[in-house]
Amino acid sequence: MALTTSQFVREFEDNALALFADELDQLSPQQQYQALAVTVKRYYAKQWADTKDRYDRTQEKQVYYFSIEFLPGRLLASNLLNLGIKDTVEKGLRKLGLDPAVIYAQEADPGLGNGGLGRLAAAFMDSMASVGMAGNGNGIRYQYGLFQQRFVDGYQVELPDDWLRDPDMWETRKENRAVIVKYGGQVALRPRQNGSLQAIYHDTDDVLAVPYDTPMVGYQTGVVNTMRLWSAETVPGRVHDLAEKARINAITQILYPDDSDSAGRELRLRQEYFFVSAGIQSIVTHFKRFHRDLSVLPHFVAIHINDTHPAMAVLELMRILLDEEEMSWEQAWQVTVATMSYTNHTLMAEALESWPQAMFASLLPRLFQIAQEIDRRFRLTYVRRYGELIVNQAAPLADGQLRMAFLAVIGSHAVNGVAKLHSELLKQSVLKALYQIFPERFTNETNGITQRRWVQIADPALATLIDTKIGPGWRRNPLALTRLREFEDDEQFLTDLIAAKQQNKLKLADLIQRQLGLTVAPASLFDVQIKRLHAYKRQLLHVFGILEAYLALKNGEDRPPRVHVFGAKAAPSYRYAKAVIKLINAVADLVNHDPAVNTKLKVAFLPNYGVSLGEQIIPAADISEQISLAGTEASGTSNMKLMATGAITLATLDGANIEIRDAAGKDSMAVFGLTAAQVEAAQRDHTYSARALYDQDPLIHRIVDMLTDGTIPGVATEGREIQDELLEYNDNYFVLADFRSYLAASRRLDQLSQTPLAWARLALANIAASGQFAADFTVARYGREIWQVLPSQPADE
Ligand code: KOT
Repeated sequence: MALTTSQFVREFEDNALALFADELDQLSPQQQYQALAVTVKRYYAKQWADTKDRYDRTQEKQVYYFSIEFLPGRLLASNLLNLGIKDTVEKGLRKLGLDPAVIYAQEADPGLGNGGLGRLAAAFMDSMASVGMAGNGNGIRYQYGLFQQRFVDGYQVELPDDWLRDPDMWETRKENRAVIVKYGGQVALRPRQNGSLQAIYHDTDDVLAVPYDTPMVGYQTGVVNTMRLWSAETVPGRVHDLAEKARINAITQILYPDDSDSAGRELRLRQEYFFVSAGIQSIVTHFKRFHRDLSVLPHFVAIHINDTHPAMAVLELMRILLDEEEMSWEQAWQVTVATMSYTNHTLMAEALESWPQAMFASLLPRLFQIAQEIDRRFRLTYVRRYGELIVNQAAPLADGQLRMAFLAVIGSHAVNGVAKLHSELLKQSVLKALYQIFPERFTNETNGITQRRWVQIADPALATLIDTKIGPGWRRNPLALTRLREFEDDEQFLTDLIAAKQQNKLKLADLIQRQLGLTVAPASLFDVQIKRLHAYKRQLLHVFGILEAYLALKNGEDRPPRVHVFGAKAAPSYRYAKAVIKLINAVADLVNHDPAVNTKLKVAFLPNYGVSLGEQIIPAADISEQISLAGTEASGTSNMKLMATGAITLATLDGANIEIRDAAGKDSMAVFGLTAAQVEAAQRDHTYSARALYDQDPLIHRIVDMLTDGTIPGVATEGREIQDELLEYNDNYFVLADFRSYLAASRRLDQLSQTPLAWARLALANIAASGQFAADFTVARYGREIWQVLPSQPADE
């Protein structure tokens, strides 16, 4: 859009005056932020209304992305960038004596997700708008997001995330689109004239679902899509007692703080049904404004189930088609399967959602009847061809449980994993029986990230430098980054890359100083691991690497200086993960205060990792630790963000690391560890003994002993627990098995760092190869292969 600086300044000043009856310089930064957001809202409001109007007129196929988590990050800078007015606005702000960074920091970062799954959902929203696809988000407006993390005495302490204390400036409440969601009660089935059954509900608990819509502004496309988040309220005019009110409010009060785990509690089930039912009802209501015949729904609507949390969308759509639209079972089923698709995000057994049938039946009696009928027909249809055994393994109802992943596969026309390896492993493990029955449904869609946020916004130094070599075309089409390869021998460019990285490291060093009171030298290698704390991600392996360096330095060996940067939250109930947090902080205390090592080795564990902190850490990273046990990390996405800003990956052959290596070239990644096949064989044949390694390898022995021998002060209990996991429970995630090869790979990076230009050349290879991991391409593939929706702005070269 064409906006001049002076026009912006005038409109900003007008809005500030209208909102607060004061001049800008009298306002707090928070008020200035609010006035700025109102100004920006006016710039996209018309485009938003026009986009919705166009969708209604053209009846272009709509994608509805159902996700129990969305982690969009702060939206101000992103909206400015995507509207094409970021430079103009920043210039205007400076003219007014205001610092854009200070104003951006006023915005609360909506922590409506735990990690990768929620962040991916938000990236997809940004990308769908940016490639011109009609993508709609459907989720929950949690009043409290993921807890804020502090460290007290090295332990994680969780504080409530009251992100709505200051108003969210982007959402608009759509009271006129509210719907009623019904729980519990009894269902009676009465035959209709036409032979179908009418469901009559008695004594239900009714909750009002009110939508809040947030604009998803496309990158200079004029498209503004909608992310719709639902909030639970009492139904107006009904009398509720206090307990009932509290039960209703609880539905959207708080995000479950678990990642790659299933929180199988009744409140979680209520949350899931809440946003699924509200979403499906609003889709059908909207659809019926334009069409009479629901059987054509799949031509106009695709509904995507992001992991199993919204899998009951299959049941809810069936309920509406059967009970309200009076369709036959056969037709309703055909419409449902053609509409739904499902992504699996993890192989972790503990994350596979299943509900006790009794709990499900009492909270959602009609949905349970439908699940029973799906199960009955499934068994009937396939038992002859596949036999009792396979059908039992694949059916949704078994052992008193309703298995949501199986329901999702049976009720969808397409199923995908999130990286090539993960999609293959799915077919061989958890979904094996269903793969035998429905092989044609299974595909892969490797995850992606948005370079707009992680490079353009978070790393302007790099972005500008890239422009000087290949022009700004990569900003619209990230595949154009491959052209950077031409400059791998351009020493001036490599030197400039090093300088840009150095600038970012200075900023992060400053943040570490302010947050932790810790001084780190920007000339050190910044070695970064940022992700949820989970045993399978093996932060412990990283800690063991630090302890090895500590021993070597104590021993008088010389090492290139390194700063180990961690960001990680642990689920509040995850004992082991919390023990590792305490251990990292204790090791940080030990090394940071030891003058014999602390010029060469530092550990900085920054609390409260999230999107905003990621924006500050990622551009400053030299090394990206992606060290999960092969076969456990579905994809990973921090691996992609870190490569895009020129970090070199230290990795196992797991998740998307494999595809990253294939793209960037074998030598551009430091690979180590067992392969997924080797891990599988060792587990199957019981050939791994952690105890034997401990007995045979003196270094491993020494480091494992350090956990309990008092070398690391303050971890008596945690050190013992971790040691037991390694030696008594045989090291479920093969930390000791991979330790030696991890060290060797890490030392290769030390070596490489001695030749800065060689390092910069590999960093460049990573940046140049990162374009293929743009979420823009991921959603375009989903569109082509799964949703049958084409982008209107193809980004291919
Ligand atoms: C959480 C609860 C239940 C089931 C799955 C999850 C889950 C999986 N949460 N996050 N993930 C991650 O999703 C990312 C996006 O696909 C992946 O990159 C990452 O490997 C998963 O761990």
